[in-house]
Amino acid sequence: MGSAEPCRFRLMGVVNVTPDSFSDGGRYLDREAAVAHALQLEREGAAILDVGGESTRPGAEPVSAAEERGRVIPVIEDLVAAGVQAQISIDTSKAAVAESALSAGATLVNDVTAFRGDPELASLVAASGADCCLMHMLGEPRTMQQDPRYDDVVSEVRAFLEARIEFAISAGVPVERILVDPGIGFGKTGAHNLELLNRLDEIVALGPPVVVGTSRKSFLGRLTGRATDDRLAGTIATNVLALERGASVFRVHDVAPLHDALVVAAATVRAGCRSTTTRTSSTTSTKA
Ligand code: HH2
Repeated sequence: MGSAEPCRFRLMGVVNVTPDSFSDGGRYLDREAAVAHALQLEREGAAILDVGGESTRPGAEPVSAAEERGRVIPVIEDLVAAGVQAQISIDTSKAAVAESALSAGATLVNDVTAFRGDPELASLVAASGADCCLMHMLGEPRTMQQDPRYDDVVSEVRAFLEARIEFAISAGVPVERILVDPGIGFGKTGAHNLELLNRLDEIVALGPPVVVGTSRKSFLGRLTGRATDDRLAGTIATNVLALERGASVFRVHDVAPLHDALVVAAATVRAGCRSTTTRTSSTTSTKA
């Protein structure tokens, strides 16, 4: 790893305001519970709070923009009123939802369709000056896990993300505002997920900061035999490896343990590349 600051990372805490998310559906559907949870994640070290009102798990029921807005906007308003320092991210593919969220105080749009879902979203993000996360997904949530196939999953995900970066730039989003995500679990088998994580440096080489989301996902359950709520060790293992391979943002449900794991992993990586880095304590900061 030869870049100037190879070990800076940010934790993105998951705030699902949904009845049906795969690991915490229904737990934070209530506005107050969602806000309290988000504030707790910030105290634990989340630099980004990713607020979502529609599950993307395989087979999830689509939600209308009005319903999605009704779930997430009050939570974002309360977080702003509470004075959160963390960046607020809106996990949506709908321009109508993103527009309200940006007005309420979100400054990052996390779109699992990478601007393929809603033709209005890219120009909205460009005009707002917000950041965006462009994620790879093969197919769409309802059917994406039905026999996904690639010749070379890493090359194909990389080429897709490269094309989506170009699209976002052509829509007016500055490259500095773009993050990319290989979309772990989105139209991928367990083997595809593992290969993407193992060769993550090839995605990092694209340039923009790389986001990874392995938290509690089913491939960890298949490897360990653990239920959704019991996949923390697998989540830590994959995120530590992703950090070592150059990922910058870690989307997780369990912020406190991931914070400690990544602080230690980042310090270890930095110790191994001191000839190319300035050794200041700020390189392990979880805040941007
Ligand atoms: N994973 C999920 C949702 N959004 N966004 C990005 N950028 N990367 C991811 O890996 C990612 C994501 C799925 O996790 P979760 O939000 O916990 O579940 P659900 O979609 O069922 O709400």
